[in-house]
Amino acid sequence: MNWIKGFFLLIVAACVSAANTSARPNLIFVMADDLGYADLSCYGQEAFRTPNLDRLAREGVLIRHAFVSSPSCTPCRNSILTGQQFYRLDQGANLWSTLDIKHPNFMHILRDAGYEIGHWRKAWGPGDYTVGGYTTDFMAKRDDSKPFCFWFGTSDPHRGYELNSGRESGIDIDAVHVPEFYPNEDVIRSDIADYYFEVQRWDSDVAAAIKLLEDAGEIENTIVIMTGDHGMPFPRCKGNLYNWGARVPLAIRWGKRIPAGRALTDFISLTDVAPTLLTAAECQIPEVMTGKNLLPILTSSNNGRVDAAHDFIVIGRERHVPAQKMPSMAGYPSRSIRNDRWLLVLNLLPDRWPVGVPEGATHPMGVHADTDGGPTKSFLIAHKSDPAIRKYYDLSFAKRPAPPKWSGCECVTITVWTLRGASPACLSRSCSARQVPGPGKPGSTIAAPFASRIA
Ligand SMILES: [Ca+2]
Repeated sequence: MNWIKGFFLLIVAACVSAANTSARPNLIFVMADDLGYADLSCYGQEAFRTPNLDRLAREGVLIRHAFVSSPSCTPCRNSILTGQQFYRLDQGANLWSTLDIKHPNFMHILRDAGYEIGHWRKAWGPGDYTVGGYTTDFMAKRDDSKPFCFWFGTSDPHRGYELNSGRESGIDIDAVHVPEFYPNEDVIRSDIADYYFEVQRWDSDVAAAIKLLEDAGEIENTIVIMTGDHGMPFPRCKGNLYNWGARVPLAIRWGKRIPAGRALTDFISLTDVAPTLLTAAECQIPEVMTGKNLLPILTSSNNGRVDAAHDFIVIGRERHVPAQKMPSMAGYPSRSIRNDRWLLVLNLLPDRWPVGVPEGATHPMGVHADTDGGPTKSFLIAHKSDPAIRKYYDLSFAKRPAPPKWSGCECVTITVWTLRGASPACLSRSCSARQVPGPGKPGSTIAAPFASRIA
C-alpha cells in the first residue's frame, strides 16, 4: 500500500541519520484510534491474536492500569501532547476543538531541542488546529543529522466497519466476549468481531514499522510507546468514564534500558507520556505539565506496583459531540477518581443526557449522538421497549445519578492533587471558576459548582 510505503521511507531516512549522529533515543508513539484496553492478546483477549503488539509488551513493559485524561479523541490527544489534564486546555478540553499554541507541546519542545518530528495518518484531531496557531507545515522536511520523534497514528479500529468483515476473516463469532452490559446477541457479537478485524489490521501496521526499525539497526535505540486514545466505539465505551471507555492498553519498549517481560499495576495517565519522552531526550519538563516522568518506574526491574503513590487515577470529560437538545452546544461534564477497587463518577449536570438526547440533538445524528452509530447501538435502541433488553439500553443511554452528597469527598479530591503534585486549575470547565482554599497546593482552584456539590 502506497501510504505505508510513504511512512516507511520517512522512517528509514530518520533511522539512518539518527544512527550516525545522536546518542539520544528516537521516539515512536504508536496510537490506535478507539482501542479498548482488553482487546490485545497480552491483556487476555482470546478470540484473536495480536502477535506484534504482544511482542512489544513482551520485549518491554506492559502497563495494566493505563488511562486517558478524557475518553474522547481530541481532548485525549491534546492532553498527551501537552502533558496536562484535559480540563486545563481551554476549548481543547472538547472534541472538534483546537489546541492553543500557547500550551507547551512535547513534539515542539523536541523539535526545538534538535529532533525531527513527524506524524503519519491520524495524530491530532478531529478539529481545526490552524485556528489555534498551528500551521500546515507540521511535517517539515527532515534534517538527516537529527534523531526523530514520530507520531504513528492510525484510524483503526475506528468505525465504520465493513459489515461481517470479522466473521468473514475467520473470527469465531461464538468466541467473542460480550461485555456484561450488552445482551448476548448474534448481531452484537458480529459487530464486535468487525471491530476485532480492524484491531488485527492495526497490529499488522505496527509490525511493519517495527521491522523497519530492525532493518535500520535502530530498534534498540528507539523508545516505542503503544497505546490508544480511548475505548472501543460502542455504547457505554468510548466517551464514558467507565473501564471500557477510559482504560487503554499501554506497552513501552526501549531496548535494554527497560527490563523486558514485566507487567506493572501502577496507575498511569497518558499525560505522563510527554514528560517521560522529554526526560529521555534530555529536555526540561515545563512546570505547567501535570504528567510525571515514568522512567524511574519503567527502568526498574520490579513487577507489580513499583511506585506506591501511583494507586489512583483522575479522568473526566466535557463535550464529545453536541449531543444535547438542539441548538445546545453543551456537553456532559463529569469527573471520576478510581483506584484498584473503586470508581467514583461525579456527573456534574445530571439533568442532561449522558450520551445525548433520545432525539433532536444539535449533532446531525440526532439520537444519543455521543455514541457512534453501528449495529450494537441500533439493536439496543430498536429493542428498548422489550423488558429483557431495556436494562441494557438504560446502562448505555439513560440519565445517570447525581453526585453524592458526601462530606469528606473534598478531602479525597484534594489528596489526589497533593499526591500527584499537580496544580488543578478547574475541575469543571462548564462553569466559572473561583478561588477556594486548597490544602495541597497554594493557589489551587476548583470550580464553584463542584465545590458546592461535594461540600
Ligand atoms: Ca478516537
